[in-house]
Amino acid sequence: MADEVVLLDTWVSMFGMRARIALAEKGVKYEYKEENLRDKSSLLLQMNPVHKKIPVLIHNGKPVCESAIIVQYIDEVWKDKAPLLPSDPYERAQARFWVNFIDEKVYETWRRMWLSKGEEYEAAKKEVLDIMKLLEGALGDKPFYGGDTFGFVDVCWIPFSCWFYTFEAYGHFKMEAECPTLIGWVKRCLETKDSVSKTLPDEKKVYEYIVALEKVMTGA
Ligand code: GS8
Repeated sequence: MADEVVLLDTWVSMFGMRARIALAEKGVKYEYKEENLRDKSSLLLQMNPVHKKIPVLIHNGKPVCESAIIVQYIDEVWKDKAPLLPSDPYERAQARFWVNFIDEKVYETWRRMWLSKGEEYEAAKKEVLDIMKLLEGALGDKPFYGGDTFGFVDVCWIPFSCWFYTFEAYGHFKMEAECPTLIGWVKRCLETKDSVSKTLPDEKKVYEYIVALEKVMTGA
């Protein structure tokens, strides 16, 4: 029997994009269901009763939650094509370390910069740039975080790049000037990986969405 694969997602979510890129890398056919996070479907509430968040991958009726876990699950189930996690246990641990770092730091720090003013804003902005530089250092002179091939860290980190324009707009800095090697990696991913170029939305659309969301949040 063919696999039944459904993804509950929202177009602008960098976490959802991770699952979409991993599924595209593996060539898995699936049904995409766009969620309205202000009016969540009963399917989402039923499939992710703990966090009630997207993305959720539903594989033959069974839910898998949390994007980094979803990507690892996809890699294990569809293991014959495009391996994402390194086979070496130490390298696998390192890859998981960086994805964990991204999960703990990037969105939360950017959100603080987005929503703060004055000294708090300046501190958060400095932290955003420090994080970007740390992640640029982790890439080093490799073409991809996975080495010569696109891997787990690449899948989990590249979705944030369509938010870089928004980071720049709110942080009043230019990523290309601050982190040229990181931007080189973004271009390489977009140029060589259909899974990435076909998944990432236009960065200006992401920015417009955030500006509109801010108006809703602040009542402006
Ligand atoms: C984060 C998912 C998440 O924040 C993961 O899957 O990696 N750690 C999780 N999902 C958000 C949308 S993207 O910002 C979400 O579903 N929010 C709905 C809510 O908070 O009610």
